[in-house]
Amino acid sequence: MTTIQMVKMSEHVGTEMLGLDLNNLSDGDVAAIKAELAARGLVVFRDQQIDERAHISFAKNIGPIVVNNYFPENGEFPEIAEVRKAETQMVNIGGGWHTDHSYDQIPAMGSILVARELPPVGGDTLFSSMAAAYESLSDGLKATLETLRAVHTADHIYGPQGFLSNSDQGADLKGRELKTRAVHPLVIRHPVTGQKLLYVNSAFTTHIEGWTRDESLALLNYLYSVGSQSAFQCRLIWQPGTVAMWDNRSTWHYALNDYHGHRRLMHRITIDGVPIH
Ligand SMILES: O=C(O)CCC(=O)C(=O)O
Ligand SMILES: [Fe+2]
Repeated sequence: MTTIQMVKMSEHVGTEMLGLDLNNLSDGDVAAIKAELAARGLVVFRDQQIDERAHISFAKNIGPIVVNNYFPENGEFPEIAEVRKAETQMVNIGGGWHTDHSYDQIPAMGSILVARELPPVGGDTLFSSMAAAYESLSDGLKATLETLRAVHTADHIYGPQGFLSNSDQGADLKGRELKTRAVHPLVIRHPVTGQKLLYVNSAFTTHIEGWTRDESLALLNYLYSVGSQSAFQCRLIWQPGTVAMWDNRSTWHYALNDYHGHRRLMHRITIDGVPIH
């Protein structure tokens, strides 16, 4: 097994795992990567020379691949979705705090993102720990949250009236006709670590089951303000050769949109999840 140097990216989330070659992993390396991902929510690899085929085979080592219904596909490799912003576009994908696929009955475990084209500066991605956010709450609020479930959908984003489909990203997106709806507990347990996690997000959670939208927003906006505190975050500064993998159950992420006039292209493979509760 390779000697891996582990560098924490912040107190609560993210580890850079240095010394690995993703083209050449032992079973022990794969086990170490999975364990660190479960523990820290985000693992980052630097200086990788990973082509599309290697990206796909690394992903298959982690779990079954699931193709995002909305993002444009890479022409040659349908397993790979493209997260892209052209010099001429103003809106980016993922430009607000969210977790991917919470609108699915069984949300994706996570994604593996490979930096293909980066702006000269900017385009960082922020991550936030939903374990730390949950832990910071009072026992009283924790107990209340445990009794609640929330409704998640992507229709207001990708549907015909949706924010992204009507933005300058719209022409690239697919899946406009799809309908999504899932109900998940506000607090879930991580399927591997058993840790309790806050599971709502400002992109896809519409309301708390049985509550009006206004009532829901009073509580949800408070939870979003907690989840987006800088104390629970880390910041990923991408470089050529950077690969990142995150866990959608235990983290939120936010792709910063501060590089207008420059291209950014990421290749994304999403890994299937397991039922959450
Ligand atoms: O471009 C990024 O850094 C992340 C975009 C995003 O939200 C995603 O791929 O799920
Ligand atoms: Fe995302």
